[in-house]
Amino acid sequence: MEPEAARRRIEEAGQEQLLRFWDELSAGQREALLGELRLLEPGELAEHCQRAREAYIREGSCPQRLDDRMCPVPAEFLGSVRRGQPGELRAWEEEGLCQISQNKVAVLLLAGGQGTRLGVTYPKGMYNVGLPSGKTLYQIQAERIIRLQQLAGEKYGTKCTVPWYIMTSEFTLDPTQKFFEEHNFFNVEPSDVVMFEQRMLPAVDFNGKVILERKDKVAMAPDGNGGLYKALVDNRILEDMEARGILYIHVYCVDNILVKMADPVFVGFCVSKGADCGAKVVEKAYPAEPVGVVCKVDGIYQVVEYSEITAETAEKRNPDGSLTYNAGNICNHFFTVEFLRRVAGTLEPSLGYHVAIKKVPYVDEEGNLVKPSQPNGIKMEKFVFDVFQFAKNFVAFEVIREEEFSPLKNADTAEKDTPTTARRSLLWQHYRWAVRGGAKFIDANSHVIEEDARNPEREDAPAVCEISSLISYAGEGLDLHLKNKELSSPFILESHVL
Ligand code: UD2
Repeated sequence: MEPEAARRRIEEAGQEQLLRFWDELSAGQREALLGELRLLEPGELAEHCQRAREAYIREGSCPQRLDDRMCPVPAEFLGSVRRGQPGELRAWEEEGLCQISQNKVAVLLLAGGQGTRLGVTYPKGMYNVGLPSGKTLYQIQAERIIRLQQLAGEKYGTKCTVPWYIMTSEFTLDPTQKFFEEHNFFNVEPSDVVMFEQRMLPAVDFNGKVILERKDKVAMAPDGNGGLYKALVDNRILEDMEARGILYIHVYCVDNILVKMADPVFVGFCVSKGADCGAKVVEKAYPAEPVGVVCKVDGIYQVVEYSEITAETAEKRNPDGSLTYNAGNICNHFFTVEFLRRVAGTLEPSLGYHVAIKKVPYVDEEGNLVKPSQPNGIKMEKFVFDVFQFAKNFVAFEVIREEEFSPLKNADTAEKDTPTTARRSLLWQHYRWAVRGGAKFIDANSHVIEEDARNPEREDAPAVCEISSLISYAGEGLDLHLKNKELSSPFILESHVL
């Protein structure tokens, strides 16, 4: 678009404050400023600003609460690792491995978030939580994919691939790409790693005016993890999946150190139930835990975020003492490609926006950068799980927290969901696996360290043990390497030392 036409559009949208420093800008800076808004159709900019302002006023005066319209997931739609019969779990796992062995399963990582709570300037996947091996979240995930391909291939006699789709944003694409290149894609075949970018939306102040972050730059933020559906279309990702023959996708978020990528049990469960859409859940740890709750609202499946429910509802209990709204969302979703096609094609525009009130740095009238101490801006986001309403056959699957969920959200100054808690969860899990595999840990005096693997109160595992995901995906096959072995702590089992 010609600069003049683009300028007029901004003025027509009532956003002339964006042009406050226009006369000082070079031709290149002017182009960059206008370019940021290029993905918004004419009219969309004004609509976006108005929508943000209205949502802010609505939320401020009367936050939306869904309590009266909610009911829990009916038992028949909730599978469970805890309650499933061993034979049933094995059958689901075999089904999942079979689909993987036939190249029908891919994983899709949501990695476009800014990770503000953790307080690092680089993508969260590059974070090293201080494991003995020094591995980052990305490396751990890559190794799980490689091992799973091997497991499925060996079981069904095929050579198979689980493609890895990674949704990034303007903030995370370049550093993520560079990081993967520097680390040789952690030995995953580069053509099986597909990175793509989600859209950004302008942040708006409380008067409905787009915020300038620099004289020549609009304050932009990713459009939420539900931006996935537009991004799939923008980047022709569904075509890529179809060309590879993929039928099922496991979508997950970047920060869960225990994530079981393309988990064959979950995939097999969803496939055997004929589901088009599914969610993994864990029992909530405590009523106010900051996870969404999978439930029904007005009879339709939905995740109700922790901010959308009153404390009273969060604390509601069943006669047996368990929480009524217990199905904690862990941002692990199953979709068929056919379902994604339906959503991305026609249904996406009907997804609503969620409002986040944030501190957004801006330039003042004189052009000085201001870092506000109070929230001043509105960010609008779509959520990945808001598509559950479109499912023809939705299922939820409950897994065991200690084995599958330990998110990295905060810096170590917080109590929960920190690098320390993530590291501990993984080391505890590997210690349990090693003991189950027949190993004994000994201290410096050659005394056997007590096996109190079932003591959840204890913060650190009795011995430090880290097992490469290249050797074991979920604790399998370790007796081969560890049976009757006496190990001293710290113990690291890496594939190159076998
Ligand atoms: C997410 C879930 C919440 C709960 C919790 C468990 C959503 C909306 N909420 O909350 O219900 O399950 O996780 O850990 O899913 N992301 C993008 N683009 C964006 C914003 C986020 O890709 O524009 C990614 C982000 O990189 C991360 C994931 O989405 O991998 C979850 O984002 P978050 O950490 O901001 O979500 P949180 O913890 O509030």
